[in-house]
Amino acid sequence: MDVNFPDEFLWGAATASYQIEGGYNEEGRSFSTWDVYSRVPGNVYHGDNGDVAADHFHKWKEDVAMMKELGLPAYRFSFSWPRIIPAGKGNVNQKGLDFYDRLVDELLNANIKPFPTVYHWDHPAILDNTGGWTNRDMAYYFADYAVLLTEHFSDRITNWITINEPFVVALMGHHLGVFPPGLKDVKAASAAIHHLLLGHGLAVKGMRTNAKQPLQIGITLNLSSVESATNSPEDQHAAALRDAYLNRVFLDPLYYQKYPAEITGELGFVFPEGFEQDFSVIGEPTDFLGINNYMRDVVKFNPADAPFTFEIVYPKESSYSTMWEMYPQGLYDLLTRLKKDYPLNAIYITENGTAVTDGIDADGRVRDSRRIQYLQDYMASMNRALMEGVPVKGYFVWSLMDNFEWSQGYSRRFGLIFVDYENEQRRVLKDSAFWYKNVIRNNGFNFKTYYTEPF
Ligand code: IFM
Repeated sequence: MDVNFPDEFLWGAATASYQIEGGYNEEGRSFSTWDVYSRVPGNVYHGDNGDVAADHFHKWKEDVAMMKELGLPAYRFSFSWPRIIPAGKGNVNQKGLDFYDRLVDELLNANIKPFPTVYHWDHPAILDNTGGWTNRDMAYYFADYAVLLTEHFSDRITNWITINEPFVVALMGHHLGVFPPGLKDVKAASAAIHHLLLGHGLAVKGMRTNAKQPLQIGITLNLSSVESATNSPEDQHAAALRDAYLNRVFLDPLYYQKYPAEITGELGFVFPEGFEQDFSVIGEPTDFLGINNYMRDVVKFNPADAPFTFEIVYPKESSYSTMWEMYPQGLYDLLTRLKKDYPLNAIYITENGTAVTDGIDADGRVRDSRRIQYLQDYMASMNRALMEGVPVKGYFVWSLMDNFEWSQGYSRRFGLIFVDYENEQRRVLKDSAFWYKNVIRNNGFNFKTYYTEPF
């Protein structure tokens, strides 16, 4: 093999509850913030929502069988808070726990390591009535929910992710206003950042205390390497601001117990009074950092939205992604930078992948060679960083199956498994799934060009 991985390297695929489960009103599940948000006309492409999604709530057994067929060593999924604690706090819905008991046991029987996320954005909508993440109490409700999960599942699950991409909830939801709760308010965003981090820290401590065995706990951040569009001092400064806004706003409090100077200074974030006193909780030691990476950010100065004077210059289109560009070097740059700047002993790539326009051909095959190319090139880039000493312990493809891509609805397909939404969510393994099966089996691959035609 041209590209080889260490024996203990963990391969997996990832999903999230709201994106795949469906069963939105079954067995005691309450409405999540995404059920509410997606019902507001204009918020989601085509008026789509997660009511049925990939119908994993009913097809979970078939899904585990497909994972087994792929030889998947690990599966990252998320628990649905509104399924387990419908009111957000207090009473536990036994039927919610039962669903995940069945799933986890089926995974273990198939020799697949469950690697769950506690919270992937779908908190019970009722919590928004009291301010959601802008309310400090939310951090405590979240920690109670996380501890409930480890009390119940830690006999069978060792690896845990507390929160997926706090950036999306805090900044996209409260500052850019493009995700729930749809606010454009820097003070609300500041509070949300802080309470998500506080909730994470409280959860890590509580989860360990009540666990039935030693746990491996981390948080997953969406991080990108940030580059200045030119060498001009203005663009370089804009890139530094973007790096603070996207990456360091979470990394610095987690690893150095402080917010970046740009955040509290030039960018004008105002954290809740007495915020410094929470840093000892926020900095509670973890066992790994989860990274979701898809692209880099190329940034130039633009005074239009001062003080947020950074503009992201994405390439206009890419053959390899209907969402973002393909730039595998960015993953190498990110990983080597993280090793240099933060005290990290273990990193998992908890998401990486691409949305391309897949379709089932007349012979029943899904020829998603652009996805194979993308995955191969990013894996090779990750391997380069690994060989240079970055402690990458595992990699999860986003996503195991096509699913509800948030504000893009079902128009974007990220899966290794095609989901036929027109035909009762029938599943078809794409070419990329068979390719990945070989990567897992060989613990590496021979580097090839899979996709050559023009877009
Ligand atoms: O689908 C999302 C996922 O929920 C979080 N990370 C990015 C993915 C692709 O946009």
